[in-house]
Amino acid sequence: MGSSGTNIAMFLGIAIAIIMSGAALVSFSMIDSTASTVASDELQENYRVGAPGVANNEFYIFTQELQADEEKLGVPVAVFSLTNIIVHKGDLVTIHFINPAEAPEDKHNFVMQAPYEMHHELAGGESTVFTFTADTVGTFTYYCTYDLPSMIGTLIVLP
Ligand SMILES: [Cu+2]
Repeated sequence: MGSSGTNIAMFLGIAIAIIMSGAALVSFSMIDSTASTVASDELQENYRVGAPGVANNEFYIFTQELQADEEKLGVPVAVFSLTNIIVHKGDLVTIHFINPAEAPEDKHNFVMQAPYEMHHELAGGESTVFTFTADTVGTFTYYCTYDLPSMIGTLIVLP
């Protein structure tokens, strides 16, 4: 009785282990498929709407000084808060460009070379709104002339 009882217990143990691992696999695959459905829904939503709370192709860009020792690092520690703008050809792009610095001498600018040639200058505390039409497909750099090479971003215009 002793050995057959052990055998039954072993058999039960193995059977339970197999059932549990099967259940785990099933639940993993369910989670996985649910997650990918949510992700693709969100992707579609993001594709339609640039971001919640703003109009299509409308962006807010702050100038920002990082908490770091510029002299020790040897590069400017200022950055744009938004470093990627992704739009489609023909879109009218609106940019709210904001320099929240308190001192007027903390200047920044938003500059692009041709074909999107522009130069928007802000003293500390100033802000501006400008628009342009994304009429050329490609990848273009925007930058601040005071804080190169660190203060840059990328405008991506999709077909
Ligand atoms: Cu700057």
